[in-house]
Amino acid sequence: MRDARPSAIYLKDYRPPAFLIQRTRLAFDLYEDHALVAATLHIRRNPAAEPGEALVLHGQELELLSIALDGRELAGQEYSLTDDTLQVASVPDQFTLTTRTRIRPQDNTSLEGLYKSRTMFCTQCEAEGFRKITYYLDRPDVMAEFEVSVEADRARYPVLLSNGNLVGSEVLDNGRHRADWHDPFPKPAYLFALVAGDLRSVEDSFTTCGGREVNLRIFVEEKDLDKCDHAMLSLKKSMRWDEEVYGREYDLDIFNIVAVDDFNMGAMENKSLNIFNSSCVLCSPATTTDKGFQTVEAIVAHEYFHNWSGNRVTCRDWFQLSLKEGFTVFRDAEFSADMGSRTVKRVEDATVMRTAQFAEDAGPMAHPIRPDSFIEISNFYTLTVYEKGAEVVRMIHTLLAAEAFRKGSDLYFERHDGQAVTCEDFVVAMEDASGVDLGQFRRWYSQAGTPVLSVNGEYDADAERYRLHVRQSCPPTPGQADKQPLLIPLAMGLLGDAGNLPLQLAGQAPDPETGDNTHLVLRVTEAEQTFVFEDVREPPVPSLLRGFSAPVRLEYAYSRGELCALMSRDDDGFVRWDAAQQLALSVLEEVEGQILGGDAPVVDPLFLDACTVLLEDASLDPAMVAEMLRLPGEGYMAELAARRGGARVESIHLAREAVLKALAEHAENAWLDTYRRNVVSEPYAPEATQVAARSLRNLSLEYLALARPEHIALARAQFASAGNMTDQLAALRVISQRGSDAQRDEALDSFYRQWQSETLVVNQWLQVQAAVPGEQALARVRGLLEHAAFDLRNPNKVRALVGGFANGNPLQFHRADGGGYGFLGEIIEALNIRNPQIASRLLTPLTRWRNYAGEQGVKMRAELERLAALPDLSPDVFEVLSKSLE
Ligand code: 0A1
Ligand code: ZN
Repeated sequence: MRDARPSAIYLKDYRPPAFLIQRTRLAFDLYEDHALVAATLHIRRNPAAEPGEALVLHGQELELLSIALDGRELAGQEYSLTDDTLQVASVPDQFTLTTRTRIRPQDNTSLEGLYKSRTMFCTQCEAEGFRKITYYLDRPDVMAEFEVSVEADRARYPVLLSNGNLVGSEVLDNGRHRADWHDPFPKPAYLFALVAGDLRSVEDSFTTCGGREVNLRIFVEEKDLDKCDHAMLSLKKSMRWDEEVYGREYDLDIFNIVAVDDFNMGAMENKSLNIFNSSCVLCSPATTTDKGFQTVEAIVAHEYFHNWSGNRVTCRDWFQLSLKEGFTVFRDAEFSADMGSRTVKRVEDATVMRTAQFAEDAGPMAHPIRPDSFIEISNFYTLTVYEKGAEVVRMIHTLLAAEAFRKGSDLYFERHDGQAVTCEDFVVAMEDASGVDLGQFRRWYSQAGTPVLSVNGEYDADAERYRLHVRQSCPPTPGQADKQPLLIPLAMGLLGDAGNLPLQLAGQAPDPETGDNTHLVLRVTEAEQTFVFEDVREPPVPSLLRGFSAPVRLEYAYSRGELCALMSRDDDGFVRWDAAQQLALSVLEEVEGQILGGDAPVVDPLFLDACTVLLEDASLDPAMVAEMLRLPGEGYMAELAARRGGARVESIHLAREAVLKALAEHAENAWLDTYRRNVVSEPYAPEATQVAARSLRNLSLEYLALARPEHIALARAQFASAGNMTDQLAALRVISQRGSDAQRDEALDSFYRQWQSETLVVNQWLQVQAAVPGEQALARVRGLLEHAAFDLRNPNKVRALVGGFANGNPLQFHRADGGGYGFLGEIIEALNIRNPQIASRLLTPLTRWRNYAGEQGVKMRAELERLAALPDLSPDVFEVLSKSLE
């Protein structure tokens, strides 16, 4: 590791800023090999801070050309520069600081600050990118009104955008032009944005509930103009939904979205100028899958919702990131649930939590949703902060119920409008509005790790009484050995022979508020607790954690028969799905045991029959049937195996393949029938009924290809005739996973020829190839690094090919010779300085080294050690490596 180790910063060390900036005036001059930035900052001492502190501005990779205080040029000894700061020792209580700096957006490969994506200039300032643009107090609790002028060549960059309203523009005589923007809402620097490019726009308008006519525009390259309709529709739906569900109205006359190809994340909520990764905004039936359409709708909504939860009320410091992200993810998840199938959305989100967030919580980077410390904040844009953060807000919603939650949200926005606040402020607003005490609940913000709920039931037939014993615990996480009990809302019911039973908790009157007496939310607060139900006429099967009411691991020793009962008859869709998953997992584990013991795999007919019954029941929602019959993935199986002592990649793979094949053969006729029945004959629309049919039909195709090689013909026919990307890509996957080498190569070649001019489709093509099984996989992926379609500078391509291999091809990534780990390490090394955020994210699969039994774990660790010994590690990569090797 390098000598000057980057050091951690701590939440407990938070101090208010010594200075505040009231007004920020920026003038950009954009040229082909550099940009000039003139900044005029109206600064005053913060009365809330300690007096007498020096002015220390953040700044990185800037060339300071001049600096003046109240119009007077400062001499060299009046200020000092380091790699990250500009300090002015002596300043009055109120003053104007003017700097001129030169930056080089063309050479900025980190994609933070001002950079070039293809032919356009664009910015990404969250979290700390603004300091690469000019010297500034780059922290979210410093909020200023921005005036921005942008000057550039008029022919190359006809469109010049920034936040707020366009207040002026001028054509200059040297072939250049200028646009002047003013954002009346004070904002932190991380919400600043600028775009300059040769862009076209799709335009629409929205009339807010208060009668404001808002001009909506999506800016894209000309070739993508036909791919904006879905995002525009999603934006209008989001605007209406936020008015109806949260009472939040949009507050400016303009709302702009810009699509850029080179972007580290999904999108960014800059005030009135959202910048999107083009993969999260562009859509067309021919080039985008159903999943893609849903992602676009959700991300457009997410960024729009930030206008209130994030922009109008922002974060005091970056430890509070979940304040805006957890709340906004909760809001977008509810929006998606309202727009499509609520149960399917819940199942999808619970899957992400259980497969990926629980893994993060069990790994070396585990942190609470409000971390106590970090080295590099970019490493904390995590599933924990976002998704678990949203689950924590959802639990508050469950504990308060919808009406009181809405009052709490109204109070939060009203009380803190225009402020930079904390997670604590959010919880207090919820308490004040509802009268509910969230004292113990607050531990969810400070405690890392996934709690385990171990439950068992006891039925007393004579007394007609059922006891539910609940124990909670939470495994230690780095830096947090001891855990305190949490308040966990446990939604449940009891399933009897003829359906869900009425619930009567001992000593409690029935809940008059809900007409439904078969559903309850138990408040688990103790390490051990027993809930007693009276008048239970028959031995029930408990239906637990309904709707995934808390982000916990539930342990209950269900028999396979009980799981079948829940799976087919419980009232709760999530529990039905979860029972199917648990049944599948128990069968998969059994088969893995047989394989490890050298026996031929035998798949329990109970499981095969239960699945077939589901498939044959035409009354069920095809989307849910598809979710229930999709076996848990190998990554998730590995995580669970690691908890039992160590994952074996090969036996997990063989077991899963054996169970898939058994189910494919057992239900071959039903699969064929399902495949034929679920044809969509209407013109393509990304709406729930069609999406459901395609999802089940394409799952059927996967099973059919396994049942019998001849069924590959169905996939080939579908590939050739598909009228939309969902069906075409599903067929391509099946052929490339299950077809012969010749069939696979032919389909991949033809797909590339058809789509080579569509970058986003080509990325899918890269990802499909990264997952192709067999010894040749690594060589194929290495070969693709040299393909014209690949570019190491583009994060989407790196994620598709390199991420696609490390996460989507477990058997080959974990090949015995360690070649998969070495390959990933090489790419991380190449990106370490060029794009630290992407390099750091790519490390994730290797950080799981402790999960793998034997040589694999040893080799993964060795690769981490090799990387850790490199000189000049970026703070991003350094932090993940050092924590993984502790
Ligand atoms: N706030 C954005 C996510 C985001 C975060 C960091 C970025 O660059 C490092 C970019 C985007 C969101 O939640 O959508
Ligand atoms: Zn967000």
